Amino acid sequence: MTLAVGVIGTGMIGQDHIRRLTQVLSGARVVAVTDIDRDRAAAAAPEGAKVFDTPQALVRSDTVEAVVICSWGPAHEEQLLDCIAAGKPVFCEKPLVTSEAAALRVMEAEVAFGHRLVQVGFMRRFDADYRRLKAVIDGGTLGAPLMYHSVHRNASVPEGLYTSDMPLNDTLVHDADISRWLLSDEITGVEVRLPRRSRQGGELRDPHIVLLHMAGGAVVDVEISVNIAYGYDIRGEVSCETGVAALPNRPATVISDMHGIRQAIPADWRERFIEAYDQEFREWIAAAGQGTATGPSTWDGYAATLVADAALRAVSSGNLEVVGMREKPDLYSQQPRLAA
Ligand code: NAD
Ligand code: ISE
Repeated sequence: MTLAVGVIGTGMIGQDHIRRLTQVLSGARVVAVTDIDRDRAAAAAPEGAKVFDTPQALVRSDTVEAVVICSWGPAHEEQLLDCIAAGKPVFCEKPLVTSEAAALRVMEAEVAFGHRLVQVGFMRRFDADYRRLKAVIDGGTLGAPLMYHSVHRNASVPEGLYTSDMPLNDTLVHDADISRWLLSDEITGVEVRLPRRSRQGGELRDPHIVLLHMAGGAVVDVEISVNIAYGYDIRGEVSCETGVAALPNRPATVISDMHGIRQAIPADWRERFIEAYDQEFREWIAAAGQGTATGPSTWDGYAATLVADAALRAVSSGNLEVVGMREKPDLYSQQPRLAA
């Protein structure tokens, strides 16, 4: 039995996920697509897939067993609520939503439904390098983690579509999530500093330095640069009591020739995280096929949204802004039981 998937949003990552669901992975087939740009949806539809006029019609269709949401962040809430109302497992690209109130509405709906349906697209948790880094920290041989330095650089972002709130509510959410996951801790406060503006991004506010204060006392600094031109560069270094564990930009082929020694740099997230996206979808297909979800949850999406909200407040106030999380519903402390 293959899982019949409907895809909402057929832009850059929607098309990439359709490719992996139809050409790379087994266990799923894309039977439906939709996009506010109907022509784009039609062009992206694999053979035999139906093009729906609205996300709601796609979610409600009997032909669709599970949904992948790849529309813009502000559209996610309504589409997630439709999926939960229909009782259908849903993979939602990050950010879960773009406000605390929206995150709470989604969480309340899922808790009322009674078991997990939502997996959020925090693909770094599925990346082999990040998994090795976490294993070293969890192993405890370096002592307690004290600081984490996170570097998040994009070569460029789509002009006009990517606005000045997005370094914090679209890009930083990855670093917020990976910090919580790597350090097994919650973020309690956020500060933001604005360095000299890069001329690469025109009027866009870029870059940012963000400080995340963890409940256990560790501090995370994050560089967000979204127009750095030379490529996609993701790094992390955890300073512990007796050692340091580092994740360099993805090691690639090293070329030695008459010009010297050089290494290719990934062009963008598609190239850097290609195996991580494949693995996150392998795990999603397995859980969605059993009517549920594993991996990053609505709770994790909520946590990252609170950090983004606090970071946006910190830009205006210049102060340390507090992140106040609700009590965690039991649903998000249990691991869904999946058949092998
Ligand atoms: P994009 O602009 O290329 O594509 C988004 C598509 O969604 C567009 O075709 C747009 O017409 C459609 N859309 C928007 N609102 C819609 C709605 N209400 N109903 C139906 N269709 C709608 O953007 P993208 O880069 O593909 O990003 C899409 C989502 O994926 C964003 O949330 C983004 O943050 C996330 N993303 C995640 C990663 C990752 O590394 N995990 C990478 C890129 C993008
Ligand atoms: C994009 O939406 C992603 O999620 C990428 O992983 C991230 O690096 C980029 O900044 C976002 O715009």
